[in-house]
Amino acid sequence: MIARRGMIEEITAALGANGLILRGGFVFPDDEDAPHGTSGAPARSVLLVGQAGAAPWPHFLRWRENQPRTIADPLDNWSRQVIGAVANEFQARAVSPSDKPYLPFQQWAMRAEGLKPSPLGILMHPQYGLWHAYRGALLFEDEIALPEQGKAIHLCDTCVEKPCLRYCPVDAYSTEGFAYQSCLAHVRGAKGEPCRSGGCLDRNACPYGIAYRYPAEIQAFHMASFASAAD
Ligand code: B12
Repeated sequence: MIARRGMIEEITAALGANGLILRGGFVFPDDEDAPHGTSGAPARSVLLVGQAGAAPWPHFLRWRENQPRTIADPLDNWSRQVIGAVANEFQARAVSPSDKPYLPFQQWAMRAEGLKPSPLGILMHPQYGLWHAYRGALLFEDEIALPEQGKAIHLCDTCVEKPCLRYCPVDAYSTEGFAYQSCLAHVRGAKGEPCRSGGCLDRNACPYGIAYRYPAEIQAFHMASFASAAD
């Protein structure tokens, strides 16, 4: 069955009420081991839900005012609630990037929007640069027809200077991959204050998508959550 007429627009509007956007989607090929949908049968298609820039932040803060201060992973919690409500309305199963075992959100995103990773591992978006994220996905047991997405321009291909590989004091991002322990130790340490208060120095050095860059307050929130993670 193909999604009924107008459904994508309705989902877009429901997500938009919380500053969230649809980030494309695709139909799983028959031979792919897709996660299950609402009935337990394998999903036929997936729509990715995310954010461009800081748009969901005011909605999240308003929700948080009425939550206990001690609530764990508040942004994940909020995302699960609002995306879960949209999923219920449209007979989909909501999943989160934080659900374990981890679902391959970045691989899905590459397929859905034709994106490629930046040297930092974060996917590079032609408009949002590095300032976008995934907050969930909707799994459908029907085939959801989406407008075709062409291959996105990969801005890193023509970026010669690569400032994103020059600003980290411990060179956590390199061609060798991400040095998680070095990054964590630095961010937690005495010299990590600039990263803690303003976010990753390498990520902030990227010249693209500046208009979507998260304000320092939001970057500090994410960095605090990163720094409190288990080693
Ligand atoms: C575990 C994890 C981490 C671990 C990585 C540990 C490791 N050594 O691999 C840690 C804690 C280091 C991490 C950090 C960050 N992460 Co992270 N992370 C994840 C998570 C939850 C699971 C990754 C995974 O294993 N997936 C399962 C495999 C099968 O899926 P996959 O698509 O093939 O996985 C790809 C990624 O794992 C990627 N990858 C591998 N290592 C790393 C390291 C980093 C830093 C990134 C960004 C990607 C990345 O390569 C894989 C191949 O495409 C994903 C969400 C998700 N479900 O994917 C977010 C995710 C990849 N992270 C994300 C982000 C933004 C970050 C941070 C940059 C910011 C933050 N959230 O604090 C930080 C970087 C820290 C910093 N100093 O700034 C985003 C990326 C969004 C984008 N635009 O591309 C994701 C998709 C979460 C989201 N909600 O959007 N992350």
